[in-house]
Amino acid sequence: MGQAPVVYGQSDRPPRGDYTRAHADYTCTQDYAAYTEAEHDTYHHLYERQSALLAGRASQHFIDALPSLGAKERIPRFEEINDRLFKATGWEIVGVPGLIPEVPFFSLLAQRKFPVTDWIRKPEEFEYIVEPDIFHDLFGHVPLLFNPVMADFIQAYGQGGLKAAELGACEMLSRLYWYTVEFGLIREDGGVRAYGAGILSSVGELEYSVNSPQPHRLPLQLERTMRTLYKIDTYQQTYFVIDDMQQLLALANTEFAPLYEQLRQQPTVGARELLAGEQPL
Ligand code: HBI
Ligand code: FE
Repeated sequence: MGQAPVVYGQSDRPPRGDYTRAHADYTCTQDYAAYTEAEHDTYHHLYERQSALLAGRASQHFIDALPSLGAKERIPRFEEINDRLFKATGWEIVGVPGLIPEVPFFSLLAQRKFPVTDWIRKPEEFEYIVEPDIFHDLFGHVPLLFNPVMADFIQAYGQGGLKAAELGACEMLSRLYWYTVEFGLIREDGGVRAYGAGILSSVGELEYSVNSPQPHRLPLQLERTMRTLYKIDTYQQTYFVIDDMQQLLALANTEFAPLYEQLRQQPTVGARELLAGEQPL
């Protein structure tokens, strides 16, 4: 059983997780007994605070799916969620020590396995944490894995990612993931609502992303999104808005190889830049 090397992600600090626990595919077993009462409490408080903010800001798809996570009072057991998730969409969640390299990440998604970080933030990180923790991964991502359209999109992204890795195009494809799965907005009820996990698990960005006059909100267009740089340590400056979930699946069916070639000829777009003629919503 090979050991997984440590991953630094896009940060210059060593990551929190213990990578010596991980198998060669970076997965590790959730050590449920190791969670302290204080950690269960952190989960409960994060869940309560975040769920109070959802109405009018989160997509109804997310709100409808959230109860599938189970009891909010304690950190859930992965096996218990998997009993329901596998029946709903054929997905399962697997534990990981934190961020993992792109190829093993894509490979898990392509197998309908979603990596969930198994540790929770410290109380002093209640407001903001740099790395994804179990709250971001479970609360932000897992509810929409119960949605059949999102479930298929994320698998297609994993399959596309494996091809992108061969073509040296991970960066372009990762921008699509960032601006959809992590920071996506969707039109609903005559306004915009959040479906991206980075927004849904953030106390400040949920309100900011849907209601602040500061960021640009543009209709999602594939080429534009894949050219757009992003910030990992501030609220987003630009959000891309989809009309409905089906639009994501249509994107996933794109022939990406020629698109990457075409995009390499074009300049990237700054995180807050607008191109000529663009009209934010
Ligand atoms: N690893 N655990 C984990 N979670 C992620 O969201 C993640 C990752 N590794 C790479 C990654 N995301 C992104 O770079 C992908 O878009 C490729
Ligand atoms: Fe995430």
